[in-house]
Amino acid sequence: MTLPEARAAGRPLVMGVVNVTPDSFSDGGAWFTPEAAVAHGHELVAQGADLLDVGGESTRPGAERPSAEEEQRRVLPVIEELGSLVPVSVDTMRASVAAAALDAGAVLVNDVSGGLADPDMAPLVAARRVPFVAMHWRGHSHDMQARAHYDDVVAEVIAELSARVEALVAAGIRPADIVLDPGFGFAKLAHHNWELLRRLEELTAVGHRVLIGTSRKGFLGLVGRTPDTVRPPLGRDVATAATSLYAAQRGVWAVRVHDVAGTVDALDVADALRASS
Ligand code: PMM
Repeated sequence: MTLPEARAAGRPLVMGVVNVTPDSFSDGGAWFTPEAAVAHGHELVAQGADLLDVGGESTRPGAERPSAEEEQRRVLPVIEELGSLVPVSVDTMRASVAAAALDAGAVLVNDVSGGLADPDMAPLVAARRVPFVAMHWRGHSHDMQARAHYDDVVAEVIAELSARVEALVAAGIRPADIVLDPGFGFAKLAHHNWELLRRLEELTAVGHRVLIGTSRKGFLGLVGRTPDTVRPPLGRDVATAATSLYAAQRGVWAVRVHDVAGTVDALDVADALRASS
């Protein structure tokens, strides 16, 4: 199974999220057994997902980390099953989990730490010659929000990601295999997320493929609401589809979403508009 090509300019790939975790902020526990996770993956493919992102560690603010053994136990059976149906990425910060996931059929490594959490990650990805999503990250979830200090969030995220690119290439990863992600919600306050989204073209201009993960994130919960009437995560899918469409129009390569059907609908609207011209 290989990664699909983008269907058209302005039409990003849709990466459906399969969290095999008991505690993710967005859908914690809903797909925690391998059977439920696999069934959910099938459902997302039927809704139009181009690839699936399987993860076994929750990165919500304050989360505790599972052991590497536990993380593998969660994701491997799911990747084995889904990997023959659709291209699968593994969402992990651990090289050992990534290696086992690639052996089980994953074709892409999605590391929210961009290789910073585990020094063995970059050499592993270089040796396997697979695409690698490097997300902007300033530290593990338990205290990441204390690091949300920026003078110019876009310039600093780009500078920190560029430093990652340099280190990853020095480790032997091919530049064309590196996908950049600004890391919405990771060491970011709501206004940082909005500014990153508004100025997304500054990141795509760096020249790497870009993936974004705004899905159900906290800043979307505040849209049209006050802090005491924040939308719960499951009520943020329409807002997520809107951000997907906005990002699509700015040339991102892929959007990582929980509600695949809604984002596919939004992207289909853009396609229909394009086709009418
Ligand atoms: N967000 C989460 C998990 N993995 N991966 C990438 N590349 N980008 C993201 O923004 C991202 C991610 C957290 O969301 P979840 O717990 O609902 O999956």
